[in-house]
Amino acid sequence: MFNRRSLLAGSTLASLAAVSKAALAALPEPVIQTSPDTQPPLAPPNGRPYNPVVTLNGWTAPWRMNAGVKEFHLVAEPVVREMAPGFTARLWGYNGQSPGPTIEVVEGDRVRIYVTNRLPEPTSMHWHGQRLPNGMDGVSGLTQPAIPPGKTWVYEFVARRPGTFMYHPHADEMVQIAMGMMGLWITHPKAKHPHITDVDRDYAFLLNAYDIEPGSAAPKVMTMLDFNLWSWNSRVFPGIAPLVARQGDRVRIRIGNLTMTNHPIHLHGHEFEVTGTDGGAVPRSARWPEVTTDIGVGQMRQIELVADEEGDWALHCHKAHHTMNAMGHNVPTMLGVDAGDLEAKIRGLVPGYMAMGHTGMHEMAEMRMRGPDNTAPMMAGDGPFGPLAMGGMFSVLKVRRGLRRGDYADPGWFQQPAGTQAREVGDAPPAPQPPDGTMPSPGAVDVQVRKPLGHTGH
Ligand SMILES: [Cu+2]
Repeated sequence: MFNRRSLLAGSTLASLAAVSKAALAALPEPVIQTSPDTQPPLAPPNGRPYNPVVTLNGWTAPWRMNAGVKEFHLVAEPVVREMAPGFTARLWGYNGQSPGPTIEVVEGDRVRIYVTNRLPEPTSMHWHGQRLPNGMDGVSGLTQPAIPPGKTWVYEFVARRPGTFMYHPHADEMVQIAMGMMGLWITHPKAKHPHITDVDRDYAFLLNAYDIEPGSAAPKVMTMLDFNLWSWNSRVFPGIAPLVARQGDRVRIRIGNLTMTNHPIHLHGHEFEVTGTDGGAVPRSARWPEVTTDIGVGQMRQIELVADEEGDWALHCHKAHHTMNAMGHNVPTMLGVDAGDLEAKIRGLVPGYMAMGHTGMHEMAEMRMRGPDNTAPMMAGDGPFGPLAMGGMFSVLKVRRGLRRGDYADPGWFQQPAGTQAREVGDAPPAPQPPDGTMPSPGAVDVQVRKPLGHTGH
């Protein structure tokens, strides 16, 4: 990380006019992030302590204390975001990345946020979900004039309610959100809260979507529904970091949706409860178990689970097209079509042509088709057993025994214990499972015939 005071020096002079005299002398230096990797949680260096969140492929904004006020500095600016290895996008964001840094405070904190506009058009900052004075709500035209290019404005309010929130512009949103301008805001409770449980690991990310032609880098901002990159924190699988947990950890995952459609987020191997929304904590009496929660447009969901099952558990959007990367949506369905020698004939006309999809699309995952330079692979990511055929909104909850508290490093792929894995059946019939539920030792085939029990048998 480095600061770019020197880069900003020219425009800072111009922008200071918009800030009060007191702030003029003391603008906090904006901290710029150059890495798309998940940064370690930021343990609070001052103020009240809390268990910090881990922002997936993101980071938390440092702050400074100024006479009891937590001061942050966000710089709205064009950024180059690596969305997956080998694929970068020209987005708009904050402090060097899209999304911007996560802002983490404690209930009751007085917070002052400087927002510098380095975009070619006016912007503003809306603090989604917060209780605050109307004039701090950041709706350009309604509660304030928009922040002109080159200017710095300041917002100040008390973080009154603990919970999971986000920030984004409320000026030319169609363009600015489509370009990636957003960030997370976490307010930790100041004391034990009847509906907020302490957790061992606390993850957070935003759902976003882009329409970037293969081979180009800038999103098409007029797209309303037909996006081709479905991302978490402006990353697509295999570029999305895993969520790592020690077996037995209580894990919270906070997810906000700033796309144009809903996303049913599904976790394998565990059930969870929705413990909070951007409206606050959900009372315990109002929770029920789920394995999928639908996150509507402009909504946030905070889910919690006990990660008690070892393994590599998929966490993904359940809309199949949202676990794929850039492709033409006008690919015809070729299932069952006998292409015969069509491919060879067309290849005579179009070198390199491949007929695809007459037995399904899996072959495309194995072919590693290269798009133009700077294209996210459509279905990509290798697992320990071959191609995953997944892109977009997909990651893995990696639950391992005996990890250290605070160890978020990728532990690699899960080693399946012998006899606990799906396997090919050869000519020998499958061994029946013993009634106690233990797996038969591999190779031990003991055929028994049992009549199926009817319902009366229970
Ligand atoms: Cu989705």
